[in-house]
Amino acid sequence: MGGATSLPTTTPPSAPSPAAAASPAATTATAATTAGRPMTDEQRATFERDGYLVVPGALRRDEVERHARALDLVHGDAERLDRLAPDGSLQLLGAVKHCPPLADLLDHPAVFPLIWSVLGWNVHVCHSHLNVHPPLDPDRPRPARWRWHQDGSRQCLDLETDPPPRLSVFVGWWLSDVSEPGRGNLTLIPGSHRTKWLPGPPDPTTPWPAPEGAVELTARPGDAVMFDRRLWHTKSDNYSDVVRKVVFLGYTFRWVTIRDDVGGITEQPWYAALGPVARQLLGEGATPDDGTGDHQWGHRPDEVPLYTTLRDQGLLDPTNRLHRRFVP
Ligand SMILES: O=C(O)CCC(=O)C(=O)O
Repeated sequence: MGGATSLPTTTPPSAPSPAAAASPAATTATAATTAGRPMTDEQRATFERDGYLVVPGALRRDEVERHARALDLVHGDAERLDRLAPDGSLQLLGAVKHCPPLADLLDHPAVFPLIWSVLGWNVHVCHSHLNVHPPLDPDRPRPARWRWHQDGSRQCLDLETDPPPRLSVFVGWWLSDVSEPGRGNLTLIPGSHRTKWLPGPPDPTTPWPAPEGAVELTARPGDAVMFDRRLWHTKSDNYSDVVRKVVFLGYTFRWVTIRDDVGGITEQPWYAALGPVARQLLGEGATPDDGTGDHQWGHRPDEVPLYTTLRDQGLLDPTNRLHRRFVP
């Protein structure tokens, strides 16, 4: 996701795919207005130590099936439109725009409290993608390619501190079974989020040993993994007989611009059914009518749905600086 090494990306369609457009409107996000308990001390300690946190069983089985079906439809549409990668895989940026049922994941109560516990209320989704990776032929292994990266694209170059600041947090929602390695598991180095640079090959195509400490994360369908953008990670190849399906949503402060194409999203028929927090997360308010960036800079908390929701539910934590109002 926007790392130092670019990942293969299928050109996104300019409009929602026919299957996505025909999908039922997301409803859970509308109803579940950010209920939930803040991150526990134990979860925070694990996240700070390892740079990631697994949420087992974040999705019920029916949710997994519904989202997996939605990905199948989008993959099928892309296949018909000849938009798959040569290996039959699909990585589509702007996951919700192109697959509206995924809007349910934006403020899903099983994970979203972890996001506002770590990043506060002035957040939106800056980058997201859905991935469908059919099995590769083990008899024809892909040429080696170094794909290790931190997320954030230019942020990785532009920020001068060591370690760099967190800035964003990503959530991978597993819709297929990666409970064994070799199934296209997310591969990561626990605790590497405070490491600014990972030595690698002179060129991404030069074969190179996996970095020390690298682990293939195992997860069951419905598990979610939240990770710090600075965590060194890579996708891995899927040589199993299971189609790999996963959705990644990246959250950051609203003063960081949204990378993905969210153009025209507010006119899509399903959009009006979303709750205010989900709409905030999709960038609503990103073009303030007064011509300033004040809204995105968090200068008007009382107009920010997540702030008012947390306030009204008594969930603003006065000891968490990210929950405070900015007073100049
Ligand atoms: O697909 C994966 O397992 C990793 C995706 C990735 O590298 C990213 O989201 O930055």
